[in-house]
Amino acid sequence: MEHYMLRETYEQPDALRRTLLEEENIEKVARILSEKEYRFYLFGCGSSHYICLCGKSALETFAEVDAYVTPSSEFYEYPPPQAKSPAVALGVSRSGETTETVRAISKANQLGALTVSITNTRESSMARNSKLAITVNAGEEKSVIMTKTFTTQVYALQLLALHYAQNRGKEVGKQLSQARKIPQLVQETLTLNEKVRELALNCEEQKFIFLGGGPSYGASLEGSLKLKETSYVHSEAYHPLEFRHGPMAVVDEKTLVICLVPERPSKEYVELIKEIKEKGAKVLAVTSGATVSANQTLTIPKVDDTLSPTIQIIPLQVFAYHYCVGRGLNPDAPRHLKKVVKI
Ligand code: F1P
Repeated sequence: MEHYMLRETYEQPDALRRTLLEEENIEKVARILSEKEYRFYLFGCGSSHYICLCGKSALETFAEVDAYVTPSSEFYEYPPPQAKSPAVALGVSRSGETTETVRAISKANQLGALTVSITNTRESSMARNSKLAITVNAGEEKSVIMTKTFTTQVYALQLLALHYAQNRGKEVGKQLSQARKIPQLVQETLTLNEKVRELALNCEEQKFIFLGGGPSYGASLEGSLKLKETSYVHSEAYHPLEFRHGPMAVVDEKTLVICLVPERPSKEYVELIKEIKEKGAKVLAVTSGATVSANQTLTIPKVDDTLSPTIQIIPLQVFAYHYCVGRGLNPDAPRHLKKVVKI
């Protein structure tokens, strides 16, 4: 395969299997976190911030704990006063070296929080300065644009949330066994490649909107970021019904709206999709089974909603890749972006 981005997109099933090999350590970390009543603060930058949003959803849904997400810079510039009380501060970073996330971990240590790092690098400033560390073992990611470190870090957080929930007496056996099937489901999702490629190469729209709520909000932001980073087009992401509160004004015939739709969407979301289409935009739905009036639908494997971001993000990564290459751009040399952003 020509580009690292595509090669690493295809490596995701194996990378996720390697993350699953880290389950014993993840379980150990979950056991330590279960020793007290903590509230959770999660932070990261860019894609890693969106990973935290997916993790928040897993912690809240599976374990019913309070979990808050901020970009790393917000955490250290405006530290939440509550982070002083029994709190877990969990930083996510592929490299473990991103300045803002390293600073946020230091700030959390000063506040007395129990610090945890999730990275793809065993030796890093973040891991060294955290009390607990999880490495996702995705293998080196050469591409500046994150693909396999997005899915594996989301996956690690989902496994952490499930083990933590189990330690707190929640019944999550069914979800845990579904989670162990994620690598296989991601492999199946990659078979959409040809269909997505065709959509991307024939795409004439110039404005891009991604919609996703709850567990899919982080994935919709990440899908939008992939398109910006690779193809330099304007793109935004919203919670579905928020789209009615102003942003809908941008919709016209030049707009593509990519909707992440849960298996049982609310009737308001279904209605919104219909309206967006009536206003002239093209709608692409990504769903495991919902029936909505989209122009095109990409059917992904069924999985528990909270676990779905690891699956939903696959066609969005592939779309960004082909859209970029179709425009004669090189996804491995994105402009204005470095693999490790240091300030
Ligand atoms: C995250 C990040 C990504 C961005 C690009 C460069 O760094 O800034 O969000 O998309 O891939 O890296 P990290 O803290 O996860 O290493």
